[in-house]
Amino acid sequence: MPLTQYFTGIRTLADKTMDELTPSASVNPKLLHEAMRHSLFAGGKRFRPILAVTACEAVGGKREIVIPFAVAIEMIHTYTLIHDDLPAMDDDDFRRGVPTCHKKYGEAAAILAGDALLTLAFEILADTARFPGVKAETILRVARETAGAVGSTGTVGGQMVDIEMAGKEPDMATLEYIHTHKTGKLIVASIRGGAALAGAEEDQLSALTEYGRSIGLAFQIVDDLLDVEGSREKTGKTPGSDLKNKKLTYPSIMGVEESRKLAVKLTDRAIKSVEMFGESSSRLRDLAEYVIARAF
Ligand code: GRG
Repeated sequence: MPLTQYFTGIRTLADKTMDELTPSASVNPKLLHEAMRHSLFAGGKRFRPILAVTACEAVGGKREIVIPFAVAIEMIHTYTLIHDDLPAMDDDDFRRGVPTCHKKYGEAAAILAGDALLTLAFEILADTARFPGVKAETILRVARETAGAVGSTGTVGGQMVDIEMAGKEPDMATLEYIHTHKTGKLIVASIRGGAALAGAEEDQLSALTEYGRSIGLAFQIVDDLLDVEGSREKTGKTPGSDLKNKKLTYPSIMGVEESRKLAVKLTDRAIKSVEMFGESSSRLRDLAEYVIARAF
C-alpha cells in the first residue's frame, strides 16, 4: 500500500474517533467546544497518531487498540499549538492554514480550549473501557509516561527554556535541550505508548525510544528549516516566526546545509535502531524518511 494511503487510513480512523470523543459545538459552553474543534479539525498532519499506530503495528498489535490513545495524543499536541500561538508566546496568526484559535475566538477562549483539550486527553486515557483487552496497569503506565512527557520536565519545560533563551547567545547544548523536550518527548511518548498498549516487550520499547529520539530531533530540525525556507502552503503557518521571535534554531547556529546533514544522520540512526523488527519495521523506516523529505 502506498504511504499516502497508509496515512489516510490512520487519519480517517483517528479523526472519526476524535469527533466522537470531543463534545459537539452545540453542547454548552458552545464557544469553548467550537474553539476546541476549530483547532483540532483544522487539518494537522496527524503525525503523532500515525506514529502511535505504526509503533503498535510494528510489534504486532491491531490499530483499533491504540486509536483512543492516538486521539488523546493529538489533543495534547493541539493544546500545545494553541497555547504556543498566543500573544504571550509566539503570537502567531495562522496555524494549520487557518487563523489561530485566539485570532478567531479571543485569548481567553483559546487558553481555555487548550486547557480543556489537555484535560480531555487524560480523561480518555484513564477510561480503561476504551482499551479492551489491555491490562489496567499498562494503561496506567502509558498515562503516567504521557503526563511525564508533557509536563515541566518535558514539553512545558522545553517551551519554558525556549522562551527564556529568546534573543540570547546561541548555545548548542541548550538548543538540544529545548528541542528534545519541546518536541521530542511527545513524539517518543506517542511511539512508546502505541507499542506498550499493543503489549511490546521492554527491549522493543528501548529500541523504539531510540528511534523516537532520533526522528523527534530530525522532525524539529526540519521544522526549523521550514520556518526559514517554507511557505504558508507547505507549513500552514506564517514562515519567519522563529526569526521574528529571536528563537534559537539549528539553521541559526549551524547553517542550513549542516542542519540538513544532521537531519539525514538522525534519520539513518532512527532506521538502524529498529532493524531488530525486521520486515515489520518497514513503515517505521518510511515514516523516518517522510520526516526529512519535507526539508528537501
Ligand atoms: C506547552 C505551550 C506549550 C508549548 C509546547 C510544541 C510546542 C511547545 C510548540 C509548538 C511550536 C512549534 C512550531 C514547535 C516545532 C515542532 C512542532 C511541534 C511543530 C508542529 O507540529 P506538526 O508539524 O503540526 O506535527 P500539525 O499541525 O501537522 O499537527
